[in-house]
Amino acid sequence: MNNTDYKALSVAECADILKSSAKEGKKALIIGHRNPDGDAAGSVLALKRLYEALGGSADCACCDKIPDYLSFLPDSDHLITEIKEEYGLYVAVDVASPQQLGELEYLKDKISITIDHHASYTPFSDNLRDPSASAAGELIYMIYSVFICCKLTKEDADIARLLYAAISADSGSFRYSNTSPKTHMIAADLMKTINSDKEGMSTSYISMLLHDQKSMKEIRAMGMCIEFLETCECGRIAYVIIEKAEAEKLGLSDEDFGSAIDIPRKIKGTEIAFTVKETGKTGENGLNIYKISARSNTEANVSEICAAFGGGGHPKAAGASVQAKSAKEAAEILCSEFKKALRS
Ligand SMILES: [Mn+2]
Repeated sequence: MNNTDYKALSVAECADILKSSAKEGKKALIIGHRNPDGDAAGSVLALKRLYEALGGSADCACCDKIPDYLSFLPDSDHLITEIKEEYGLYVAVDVASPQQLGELEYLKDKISITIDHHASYTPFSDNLRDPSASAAGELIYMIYSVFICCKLTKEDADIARLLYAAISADSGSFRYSNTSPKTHMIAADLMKTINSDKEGMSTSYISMLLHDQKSMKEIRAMGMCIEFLETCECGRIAYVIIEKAEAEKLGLSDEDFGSAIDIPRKIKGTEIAFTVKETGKTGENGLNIYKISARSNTEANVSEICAAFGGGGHPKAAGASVQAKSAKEAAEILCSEFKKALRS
């Protein structure tokens, strides 16, 4: 199929497909992107609950397991990593391209709906898409509202918690530029539902768990990043090289470096920040593969540059893989590319 053969769905059309599939007894598989973050995990778990509220049954999956810091999410233990059965409906959520499904990419032709908010989204199924949404959670909220309006489901504090966490995670606790008046209105509505349920977690507790607490290992990883900070372009670009051997010396694994990008990003005067992480893998050409994470503090668009390396994301937060002889060489290549995005 060509890209043009895929249909752009409205919220109502997407809600209709979910409703009739549930009614027909189709079991759904809802898939999020690899290395699930708060938005991917919160959105797929919320959609699973919604589908179940319609009378359907659903599983949700990501190729990687849910990170520890998200284990507080209601139903966080329901996320599966291996697919063992056939489903009647496949939905991808917060997935901008089939590659983002990681090891579940083989399912891409089965996916009949994608719900996504990435600017870099390229259609690979019919899709409900809104790049102005701060999180996929905003789109799931719109579907949730349709079902409440049609009296197909009631307000549910745990669905609200999952969606609030999804939106709070991707909007950096409502601080990033993707936060719109609509984001706040949705959050206000979810907050009302969440905080009226005195039994479960409050919104302030969710925010604290998402944004204010780190494990001891994550703090140690941040310490390592401070030690290896580098800048170029007179401090307008700041970066950190994360070497495998150095991380192993401190007993740190990949997931401990989730906040690494915040170290160069927080230095006053930084316009673009990035991290270069050694993967220990080599490409077909014998070069080492490095994982890149990039952030922009200004109007500089880092997703365009990451896309040139086969990656993608949002204008202000993107990632890619780069091949080079050494991490230092990878950082030099990136400095000269990101330099082009800076305003003179
Ligand atoms: Mn997202």
